[in-house]
Amino acid sequence: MIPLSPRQLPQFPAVFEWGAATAAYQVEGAAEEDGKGPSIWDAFVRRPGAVRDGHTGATACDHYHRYAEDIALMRGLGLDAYRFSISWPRILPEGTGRIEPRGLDFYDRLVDGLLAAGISPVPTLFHWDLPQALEEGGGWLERDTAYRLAEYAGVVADRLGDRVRRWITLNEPFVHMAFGYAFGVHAPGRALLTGALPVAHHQLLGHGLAAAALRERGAERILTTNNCTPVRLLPGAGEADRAAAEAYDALHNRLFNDPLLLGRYPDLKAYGASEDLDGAVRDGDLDLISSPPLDGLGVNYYNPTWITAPGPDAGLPFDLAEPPAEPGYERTAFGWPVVPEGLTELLTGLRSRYGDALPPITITENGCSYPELDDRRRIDYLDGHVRAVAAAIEAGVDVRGYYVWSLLDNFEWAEGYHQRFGLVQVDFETQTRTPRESYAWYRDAIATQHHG
Ligand code: IFM
Repeated sequence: MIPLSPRQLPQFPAVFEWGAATAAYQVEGAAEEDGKGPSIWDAFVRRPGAVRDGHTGATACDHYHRYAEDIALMRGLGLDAYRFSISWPRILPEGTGRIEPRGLDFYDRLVDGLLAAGISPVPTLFHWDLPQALEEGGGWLERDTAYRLAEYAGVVADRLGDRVRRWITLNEPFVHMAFGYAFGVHAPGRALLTGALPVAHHQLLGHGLAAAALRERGAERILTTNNCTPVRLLPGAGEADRAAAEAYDALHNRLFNDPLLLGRYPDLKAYGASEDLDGAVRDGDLDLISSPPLDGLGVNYYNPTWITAPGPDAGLPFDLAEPPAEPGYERTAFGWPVVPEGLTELLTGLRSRYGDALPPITITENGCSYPELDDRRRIDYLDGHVRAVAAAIEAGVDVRGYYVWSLLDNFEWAEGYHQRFGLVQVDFETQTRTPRESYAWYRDAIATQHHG
């Protein structure tokens, strides 16, 4: 299907922000430069078989050196805001204590470059690249890591807080816990299944402590970004499937949103977890996590998840299912089903679940993997999802922005460079950047929104 021109997109409120997102390990490269310490991803990519074809983020998009060219690409799009992440081990090579000024200098240059281009910097503190030294002390299984996140937050806010007003503390803590600690397919590569649950609480506690450190330094808006998915059943689902879907929803959607927005954990008995997550939750923690309330919730959406009752050897109270054959869904190159209306369902569902406890939402990631330059399929995807956001706003959900994942093709974790999410294609041999058709589409869409 050829999409409608951006001119025919619904008009969004004037304050609505148009952005694009990346993350440090996925784009920066310069893995051992200017005193940067190793992260868990620098270590994980060396494990045989951990990443497809042994790809690593050692060079990635070389954004560390080419950030000025990348800011020019953002300016060409007319972006209001750029969401990037800060590499913790660039700032604190051992995760705590000694500060590396050259790391801070890089983000200083990036922030100044963005502001000079009229683009708001929106940094995320933790997008999965924990300093390896902290992993050696237990990583997010240890409560102390939460305090280290707050220490690091204070260091970057001392340096950037005069120009950065808005911060995101964590990126997709559910995915980090599940892929990194429960299933071992991401760094740090631990396969603890439900033994990973303390990682949820320690990340949330880290959010609360880091948010306090940022506020002390004058931060105006603090968000956390959660990956959320509408949970769906297959046709003919029965009672056991519904119980499985509820258990999955508790894990994927509520484990992080409920403590942040309601100050309590959802019922996790299906996972054999006690109310205090096996001793991880201490008095006062949930207050720290939930108050003062978030100024905004970042939501990353890619697709719904279909769930069935677990098979006999599942080890968890659900099984993931393939989407139903009917009505049939387009698939991205990653194989993910394309379901734009799932985003409207998700946003209106969050509003129904949390009511007035739901702060304004920003879609901090949405996008798809397609390799071609003439990427009409990505245009279709983006067009459909932007309309889905408009439908949610129309239905009364307060959504303040939409960020495409991603500005550039980049290191897609365990998939290496095989998945191409960029509005801009990157040739990883030459580092040549070539804007795709979707880049022009997004540029025109933004221009239409800004200038009517
Ligand atoms: O590339 C990732 C990103 O780091 C976190 N959200 C999902 C993206 C696509 O898989």
